[in-house]
Amino acid sequence: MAGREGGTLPGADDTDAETRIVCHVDIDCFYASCERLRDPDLHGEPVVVGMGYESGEPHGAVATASYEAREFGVESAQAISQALDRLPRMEAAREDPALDPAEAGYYRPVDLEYYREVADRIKAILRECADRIREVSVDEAYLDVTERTAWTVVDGRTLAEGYARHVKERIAREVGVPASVGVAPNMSAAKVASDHDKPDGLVVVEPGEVQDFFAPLPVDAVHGVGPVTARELREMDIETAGDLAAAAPGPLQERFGERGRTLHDRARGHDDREVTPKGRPKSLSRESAFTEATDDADRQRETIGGLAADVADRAEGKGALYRTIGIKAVTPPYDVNTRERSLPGPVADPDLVREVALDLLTEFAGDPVRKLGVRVSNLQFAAAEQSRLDGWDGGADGATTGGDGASSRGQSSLGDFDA
Ligand code: TTP
Ligand code: MG
Repeated sequence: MAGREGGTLPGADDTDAETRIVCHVDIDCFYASCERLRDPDLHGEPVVVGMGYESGEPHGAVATASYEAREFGVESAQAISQALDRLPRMEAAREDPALDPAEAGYYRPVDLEYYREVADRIKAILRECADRIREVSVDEAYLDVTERTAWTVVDGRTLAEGYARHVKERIAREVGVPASVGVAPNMSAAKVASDHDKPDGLVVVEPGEVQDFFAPLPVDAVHGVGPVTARELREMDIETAGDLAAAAPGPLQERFGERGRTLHDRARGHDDREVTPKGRPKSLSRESAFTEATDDADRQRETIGGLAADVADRAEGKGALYRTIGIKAVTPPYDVNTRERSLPGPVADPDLVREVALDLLTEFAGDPVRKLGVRVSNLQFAAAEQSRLDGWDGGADGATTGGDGASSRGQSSLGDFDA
């Protein structure tokens, strides 16, 4: 982080990958910050947001706690009853002379719908600030800002730092929640940097400094090292990220396989993953198997119609437009036939999915089929819907590349039909 006047930093031109500029943005105590947004009286106060919590009740678990509440020992995943032992409710403290309101806090139930609205506003800003963004969870994203700024040092500071400050301030000004931002030449270092000085942090790790930045940190600070791996590494006398970087790669690979190499690389400051949108399905499909092969045209058409409606509905839910509509027909013994038709441009049109799918089915008229499927592909996503694809609720589903195993009318179903 030492400043040098003008020019590019040593190490910055080692490889193309090293000249990248990645920001990792993570909102501070996100749910609690959202609660403060609609109730400014909560600013500066201990705030606990509980899952399964109802006003005044001791049930549920802590989703998040404001940093003031964390000072009382309240933390994510704790039982509300335990949190209440450490930090009584403000209402109770005001009524009970034995309790001190200065050592009490505000408890709120989770309101996901509201938090998603706030997250949508944040993600819209992030998308404006970067050409490529990976939304990781409801309050967290990586931004590739290589094209927007530079590692050049001016007046002792990198331009990248100024750009990251601009992103952070836009979120504060336009949405009103605090973010911590890490800036580094790769994703895993940016992630560690954003965590390094929470809340309200801005940590810049310049090219060539990544390994030194990591060295003193506990080994579980390395992105990808969870508690179990950390324990195993400690058994190998690897306590810090620096130890990991210095470790011989052989034993790591023996113990952890390919992942051992990845973690070793990351501790040494290497991570060449691209910031790409994640969780975007390439296609959406539904399929449905008949208990026995059928050549009943009405049944086949009815099944295709139902599958088409399902698929179109899912596409709409994900804000996806499609250019290609296809069907699959599995004929005995197990011949997988796929047919598809591409349109001149992307559409979101349930009737068209049905019509095209039924039309493609005519090719199999009179054939017995065991299974039918409908798929839309060549997807494009409406920008406003992007954030829904990745959050706490959508990540796993969005990451599939095809059918999601749901069945139709009790018929068994298999996954994707990319043959
Ligand atoms: P995090 O970003 O992990 O946590 P945070 O934003 O509350 O706090 P930090 O300042 O450390 O970033 O998660 C984002 C939101 O996800 C969090 O506000 C609540 C929710 N969440 C849960 O519901 N359960 C959990 O166990 C965790 C970790 C988060
Ligand atoms: Mg957060």
